[in-house]
Amino acid sequence: CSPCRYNSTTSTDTFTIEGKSYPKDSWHNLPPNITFYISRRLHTTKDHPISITRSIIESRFPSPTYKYHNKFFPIVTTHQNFDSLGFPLDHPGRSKTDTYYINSSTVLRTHTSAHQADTFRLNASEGFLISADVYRRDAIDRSHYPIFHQMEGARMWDRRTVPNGDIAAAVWADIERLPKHDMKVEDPNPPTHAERNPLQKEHRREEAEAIAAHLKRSLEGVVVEIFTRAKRAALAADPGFRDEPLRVRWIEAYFPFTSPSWELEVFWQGDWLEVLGCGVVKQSLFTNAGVPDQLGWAFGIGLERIAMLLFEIPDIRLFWSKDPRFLDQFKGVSDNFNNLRKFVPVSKYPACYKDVAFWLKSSSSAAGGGGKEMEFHENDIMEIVRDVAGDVAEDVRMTDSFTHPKTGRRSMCYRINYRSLERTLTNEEANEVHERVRGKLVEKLGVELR
Ligand code: FA5
Ligand code: MG
Repeated sequence: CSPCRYNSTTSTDTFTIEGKSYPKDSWHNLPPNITFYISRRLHTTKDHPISITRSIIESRFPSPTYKYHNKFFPIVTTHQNFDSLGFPLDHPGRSKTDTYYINSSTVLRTHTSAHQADTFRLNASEGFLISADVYRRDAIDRSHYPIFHQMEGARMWDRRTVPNGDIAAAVWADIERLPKHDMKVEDPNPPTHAERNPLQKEHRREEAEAIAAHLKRSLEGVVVEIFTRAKRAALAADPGFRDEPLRVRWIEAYFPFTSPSWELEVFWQGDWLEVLGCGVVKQSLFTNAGVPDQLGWAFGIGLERIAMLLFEIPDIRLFWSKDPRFLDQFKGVSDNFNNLRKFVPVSKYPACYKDVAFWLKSSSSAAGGGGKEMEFHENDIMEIVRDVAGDVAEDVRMTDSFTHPKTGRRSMCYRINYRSLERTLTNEEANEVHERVRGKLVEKLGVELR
């Protein structure tokens, strides 16, 4: 793979992409297969389902109240991604097993919240939407991919400019102007909880409750919009289509930069699917951004999750496909949402699974005793599989793990499901890929195959 194919170059001491160069250090952990995707920008590609989903959600948050930002660069500082949001230094999200580092102070953003503080500081509108690609070292299955897309939304009110300084009244007046809906939403918890979901000391209860109500009504509107469009698309394909009643619920959540916080879940294909996280913005963010008189809410929504509901796209890998049998199904939808049709799966090719079992390296030999087990993180396995097999890896799951009673060594077994989205994979090909995965596990992690 030549460097220009990735539109990036990597020498031993610098990483360069789209004309920007960054010094590398011992934190650098970006594999080339990720770099390859950085410049795709699916969320602004006309007629791509991620871009269509973005536009449909934007239609619920009209300009000029909301300003749209779709071009923020994916490489940010650890300050933007973590510190500015109040992530503690020992937060697991900061670890190299979860995050792609360019160097110790520069990362591929793990969420669109990385741009919250800077956009608050701009103070250019009452609200904003930021859509972008985000990157996480993560599991391999049909709803997880190391790159996905989020949309960040926020809405602010200014204590100095609302009539009589009455934020609650101003927010309720704005709620009256939001479109109404008759979807039933399960919301069993009170808006705040003293320990788990506290009111901020800077907020009066009626202010936080009004902001929460505006936030929830706005986001419920997104779900209604998506499901109304999905139903219309299904009916166009099959006039006899009968949908199941939609089930949606709010649950308490925790984020370092909002309080109270919630997640919205939708019941889909027999399970609750989390589609977004949100909450009342911590006042410290506004203060640090130089706009201490603002109050408001923020949310972060997963665009792939919404697109999968909207088009019934069964596998997250499909979004990266360049196969016209996939892409042509969305032609003309960007210009007219009424052209939206349910996705018709390109015939599914057979899957082929292979197991790999190994002993974890015990560091006792190296350390001269103690029998301490090597540091093991599942995401390292995921990355090796992605590196070797690419999109042919559909799913990777641990199927067994035990510790030998005498030696204290740990054995693990993983099952890897190989399936191409584009053709039938022969058993020989799967074997060949699997052999290379096994080899890399030994080479990179020092495991002993069983
Ligand atoms: C966040 O990323 C927060 N920044 C969201 C937020 C913003 C909270 C503003 C409060 C205020 P979380 O990690 O839960 O939270 O991700 C948000 C959404 O992104 C999830 O609900 C899901 O829809 C989507 N998402 C998360 N991980 C993945 C993944 N690996 N693949 C696809 N979608 C994902
Ligand atoms: Mg979450």
